[in-house]
Amino acid sequence: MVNMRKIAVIGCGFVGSSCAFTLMQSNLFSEMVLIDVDKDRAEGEAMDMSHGLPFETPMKIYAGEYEDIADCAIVIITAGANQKPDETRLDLVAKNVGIYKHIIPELVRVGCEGILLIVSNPVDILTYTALKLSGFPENRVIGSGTVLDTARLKYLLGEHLKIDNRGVHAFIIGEHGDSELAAFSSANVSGINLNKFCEMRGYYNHEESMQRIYEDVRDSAYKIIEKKHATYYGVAMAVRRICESIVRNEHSILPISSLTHGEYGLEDVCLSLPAIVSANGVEKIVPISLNDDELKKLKDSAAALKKVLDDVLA
Ligand code: 6V0
Repeated sequence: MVNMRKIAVIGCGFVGSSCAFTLMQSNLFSEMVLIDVDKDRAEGEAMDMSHGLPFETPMKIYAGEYEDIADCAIVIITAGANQKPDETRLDLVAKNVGIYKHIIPELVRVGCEGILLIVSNPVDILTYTALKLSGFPENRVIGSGTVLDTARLKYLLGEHLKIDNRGVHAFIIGEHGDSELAAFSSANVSGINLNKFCEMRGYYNHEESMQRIYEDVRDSAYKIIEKKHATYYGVAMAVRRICESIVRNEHSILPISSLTHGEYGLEDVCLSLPAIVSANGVEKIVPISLNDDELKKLKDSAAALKKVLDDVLA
């Protein structure tokens, strides 16, 4: 039986501990298990966070074993190497697939029935790897995908247009990485076509400014890593948003990474497309309209991921 108020975080480095810290303040969970190969690290994080609990709703936070997570509603996996300056996300494949080959069989061994939320990079490759290694139903294996990149896009568009970014409806789709694309043709601000809204705000060089904003989103991680050697707050908030939709059964539409089944002609690859996320995990991919250029870029992104998958599975 899954306990909807219980969550686990595997990997307690920058990303895992930031996720745990935002989740402890989310009021979504009453129990959180932290796991890391470095047990001291997990114990230290659990102690540090627990000391903040008098300021929060009561819950239990502790460093645990795999046996402790069998009944978790959600298991977040952030374990793995992160990008170093000048490394791409895809450069991490071999190291992190190796780590997943250790972690996923443990989840199977203890009879984990929860939803796996994959965060380690390259997230699309590792979502596919986790799906295949676990044998779990597809709806229960989700990658955080481009939820973070989409937040970056909304933030930058909000700044550009000098409006509250929550009114911006636009998605980054495809790989969470260099081949991702912005689906600008369907983007809008409170129902008003993005280009029209730009004109309302006095901007006319759409192609140039949207290309610049897209590149800023795509290259954000590189810029942050160059300055502070890792990125973690933005992704932690993205993870919290996905958890909210699962625990509250919100049926929110989020650009998570999941297995494709013929959408836009894509098969047997995990990448991000807007999808309905509920207590059952990923329910359905939502086919937003794409123009020819976007469709080509999405197919190129899928092809880039497939090439890596072929090597991983070889
Ligand atoms: P980090 O700070 O080095 O933490 C990684 C943690 O994983 C360490 O504490 C390790 O001890 C632990 N670990 C390693 N192997 C295992 C194992 N077998 N079992 C349990 N724990 C293990 O890295 P950081 O936290 O910065 O990044 C973690 C991952 O998140 C990397 O792959 C990043 O690239 C990725 N990110 C993903 C993002 C996304 O949007 N999906 C965003 C930012 C980073």
